[in-house]
Amino acid sequence: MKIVVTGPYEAGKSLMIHHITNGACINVERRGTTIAMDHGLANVDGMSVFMFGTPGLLRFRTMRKILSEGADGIIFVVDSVDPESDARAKLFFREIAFFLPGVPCVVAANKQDLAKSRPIDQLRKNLRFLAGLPVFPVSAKTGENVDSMLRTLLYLVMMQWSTVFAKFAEFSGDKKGLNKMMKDLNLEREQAVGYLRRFELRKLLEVQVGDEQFVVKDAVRPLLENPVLLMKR
Ligand SMILES: Nc1nc2c(ncn2[C@@H]2O[C@H](COP(=O)(O)OP(=O)(O)O)[C@@H](O)[C@H]2O)c(=O)[nH]1
Ligand SMILES: [Mg+2]
Repeated sequence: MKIVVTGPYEAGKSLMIHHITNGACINVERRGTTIAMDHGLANVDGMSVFMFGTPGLLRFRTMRKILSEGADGIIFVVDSVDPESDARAKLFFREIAFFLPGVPCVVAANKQDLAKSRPIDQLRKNLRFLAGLPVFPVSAKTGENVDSMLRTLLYLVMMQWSTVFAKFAEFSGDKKGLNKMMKDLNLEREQAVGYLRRFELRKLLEVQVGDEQFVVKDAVRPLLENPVLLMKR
């Protein structure tokens, strides 16, 4: 999966990616501020999760656009402590909603380890755009709630793709896998191959023999069939 982590400057995006990837990440920064991106790889129940953190300064919009392309899910990080960041949070939220319309999103109400942090009710009052989104009180510093937030997001992503993923699981290893998928989902060849490519890139499966056949990674097969397993750990 490709997950983009966005939100205003200093909200804790880089630290969040550091935590999620267990430190297996890079941060392209200058004097402590991300200027290009964070990138890291996490493993959730055998599923590869490619994390991309965006630079939080307004002028790096083009970089955020490039990093967001094709993301499967969004972690939107807000600073629970600093009300001064709220206006910027609103701008960034508009931006990501424009770049990635319809892509599942969870909100990380970060820095909840600090005494001055605003509770979720308060944040919802201050940040009206949060209406309708799942908001998790988290700390990128202690890691509190970060795992359940990530799992919830992955679950939402897998639900969004559930008709396609069910066919991935069903026809994995089948010599006519591509054809059967096209028929069952009523897809043009180009579109079906597009799905295979997309999720091959995300390491969910491997495409073989010209494109006709694909094989799902053993560890992720049960998750494709039954995404709720992600929530049961
Ligand atoms: N106490 C606390 N500090 C945090 C937390 N997350 C980030 N920080 C601090 O906030 C500052 C900005 O974090 P950073 O990850 O660089 O933010 P980014 O600009 O969104 O990438 C750093 O000094 C972090 O150590 C948190 O959950 N709790
Ligand atoms: Mg950063």
